[in-house]
Amino acid sequence: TKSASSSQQSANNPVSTIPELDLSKKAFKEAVVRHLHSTLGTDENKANNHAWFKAASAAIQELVLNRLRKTQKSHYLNDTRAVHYFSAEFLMGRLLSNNMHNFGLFETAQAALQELGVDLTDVLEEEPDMALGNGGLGRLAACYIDSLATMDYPAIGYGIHYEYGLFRQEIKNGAQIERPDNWRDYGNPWEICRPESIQEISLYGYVETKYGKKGQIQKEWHPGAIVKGLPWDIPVVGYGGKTVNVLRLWESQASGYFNWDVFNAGGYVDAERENVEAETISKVLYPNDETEAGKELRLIQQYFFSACSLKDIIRRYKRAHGDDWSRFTDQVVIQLNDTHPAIAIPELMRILVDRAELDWDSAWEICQNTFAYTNHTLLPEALEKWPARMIEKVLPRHLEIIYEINHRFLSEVEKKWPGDNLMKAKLSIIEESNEKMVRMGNLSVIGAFAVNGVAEIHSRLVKQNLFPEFDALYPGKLTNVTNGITPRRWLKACNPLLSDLISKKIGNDWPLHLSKLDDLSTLADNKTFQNAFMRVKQKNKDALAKEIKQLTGISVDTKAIFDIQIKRLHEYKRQHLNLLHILALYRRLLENPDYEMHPRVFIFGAKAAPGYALAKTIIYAINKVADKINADVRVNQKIKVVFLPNYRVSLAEKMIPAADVSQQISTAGKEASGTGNMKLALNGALTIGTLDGANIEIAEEVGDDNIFIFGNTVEQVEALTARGYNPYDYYYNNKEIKAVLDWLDSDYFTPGQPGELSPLKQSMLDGGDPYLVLADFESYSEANIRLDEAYKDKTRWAKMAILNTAKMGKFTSDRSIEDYVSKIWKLEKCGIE
Ligand code: B1H
Ligand code: IMP
Repeated sequence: TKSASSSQQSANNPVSTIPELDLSKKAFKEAVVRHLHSTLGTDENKANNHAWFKAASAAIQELVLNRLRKTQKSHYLNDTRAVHYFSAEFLMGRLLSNNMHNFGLFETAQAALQELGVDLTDVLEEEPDMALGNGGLGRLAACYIDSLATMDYPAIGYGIHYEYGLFRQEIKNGAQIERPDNWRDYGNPWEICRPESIQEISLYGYVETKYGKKGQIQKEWHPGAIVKGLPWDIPVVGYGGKTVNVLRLWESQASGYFNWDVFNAGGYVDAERENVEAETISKVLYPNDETEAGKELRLIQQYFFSACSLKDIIRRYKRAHGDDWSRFTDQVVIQLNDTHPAIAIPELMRILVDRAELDWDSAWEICQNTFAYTNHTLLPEALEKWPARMIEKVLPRHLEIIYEINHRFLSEVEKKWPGDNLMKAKLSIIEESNEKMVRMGNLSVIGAFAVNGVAEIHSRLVKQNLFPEFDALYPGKLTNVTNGITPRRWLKACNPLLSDLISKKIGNDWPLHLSKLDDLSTLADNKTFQNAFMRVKQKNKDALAKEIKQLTGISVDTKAIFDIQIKRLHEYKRQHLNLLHILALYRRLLENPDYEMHPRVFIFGAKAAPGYALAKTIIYAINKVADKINADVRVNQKIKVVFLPNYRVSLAEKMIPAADVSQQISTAGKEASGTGNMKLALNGALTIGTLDGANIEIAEEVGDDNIFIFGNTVEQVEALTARGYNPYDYYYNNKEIKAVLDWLDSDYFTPGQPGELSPLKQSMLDGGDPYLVLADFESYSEANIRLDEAYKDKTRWAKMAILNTAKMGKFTSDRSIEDYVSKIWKLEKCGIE
């Protein structure tokens, strides 16, 4: 009967068997079954959950592609200006549930599948995360393209189609093991391969200097290798399902005429070897969040996707405007997500000067009006610098161009600060160290018309500490855009119970107008609403407790405080401060079994960069301490410690709705913004945090009574460091600090293996405690006591939690995007008719 009804449909609609956006349950059900049969070659009885996932995705994709066509047509007909978001990372997570929500089809799909005897929740679990990013920076890019589509702004995301995303983390005997992330092993239902838009880019070789007809110098780059970029498009569905933009990711392929010289010389095997090398370019995401790998392959990745994307943009521009470059900067703005795509600046200069034969000044003017740059960190180890020799080898012409940009720039500096060679040395793109280095941050500030930090305090520090001279040279260029998160994924989709409760009270348009959440403020003292709000929290905690049991075997008390720290593992994020405090509580409970505290479950999720030894030791220490505490009947009614393996977007979506407490405890001045802090507060968790990054703005919104702030401020950190910080002062003056650090030296947590955790202790003593863990310990401990005190008062806590949700309106990524649009991008909305 099912095939009968679909053939009937095609009889009614001779043009297409696809109904034009029929969003009914019946239509969805028919589409799923049709795909089960015709796309997957199976049937309702044979299909497993994965087949249902594929069929449901294909059914949604029909709607997506319909709207994609309309969006592209509309952008084309209106010849719109668009932002091109260049990012080496896009941490998209799963798309099926998101796309259903954005089409308003989630409940419909749920009901349709139920009629087919299938549970949507199980189906959604079949989707692998698209984990093409490390953490906050990559997830921010994903939130931003969601908001751009939602608000009908013309935008394209450009990045790399990594074959392997961020590694899968397993924990073996407490230690992190990395496993490859084969996210496309069973295909990806969303991506569309576009061989018709392949681009080719060059690498290596040498530059020939020639003379043109008018005697002018011309440069010709004779590349040593050519690589193909094959684009894969992932549709990005806006909330409401109207605009569908694309994320275009490049896969590298060997080009047919790769290194013919070698081939013709009889080196067939060598030529083949280099083919394999071309294909390694997009093979794997570098997993070093906030540390530069300094590897040639990484530089090639950056150039590969930047150059393919630029060619793609120019191809599209020329289709509308031919060889007339005068309107280029009206149509195109390129946002550089950190310096990872900064090589696009000399690449555009090369195209304009060497290829289009524009004079330098005209080319530079176009360039400087095209690029804007976002800085995401002040950590020195994350500021990209490439050896000039490496750039010369891989991109010989680009190095020449960089020198030329620098030469002209330094004469500007000379005009502003005559004779000041120190200033020139500081601002130069080239660092004249033992080995000449190219500073990508300086290149980006010089080549961009706008530079922004990602939270108020961070942007202030970018101006004051990182680029003060640039701020003087280019007044107004440096600015702030505070980060944001999409409330569609991070509340509506991940926390359906809270979403329903909110919608019942204030209506259902808050996902588009998040400031409306403030209407909940008036209910913060309302007993009934408090109960409803905390009942939702309790249900979410029950669900997470089940997940914890399933993933780790650990049983937790669902009435305990769920205290969550989820983020990449970094010393500056100070998971070890959290751990020291857990050890202190453990000791207090052993010394005094009546020690007064509400039961608390400390839950961690974190991946360490594979080469970051101390970060791995911290993970190991958390797990070893967890083993001991969870098995110790003297304390395990009061504290439990859980490390959930393989933290990723889809796991975050399960953890965040269940959090009572959000740990945001970085050393002040180190966390540029943080975005996990926003997600947790939005879901009604209370923050215990330092005055760092966006925590400061969260505190401003929720008020001092609804957040637990502790620790040294940026100014105090600076003063303490200037004075000569000595961690031993704290070690010898605070008995508890000494005791817990010494505990790490014993074999108490690692029976028979004393010293396994000593590197952790040493990092905070002889290692100089670079992130001031000991300096903030006491203040942190006190804040935890205030927190425990607040939790005892159920009414007070409920009110605080409600106010956290109510006051998060500012942190929607829609607001961030509007800030970018008005300050930097100057876009106009363009919907479909
Ligand atoms: C952030 C990075 C980062 N800042 C280098 N910098 C990378 C740097 O692979 N690399 O080489 C990868 C990532 N990531 C984060 O950006 C900040 O630490 C957060 O505070 C901020 O919220 C986030 C988004 O702005
Ligand atoms: P933050 O460092 O707490 O601000 O984390 C930012 C966001 O990045 C989190 O809320 C997650 O969405 C994401 N994230 C952080 N670390 C990881 C990771 O290891 N895998 C996947 N996503 C991550």
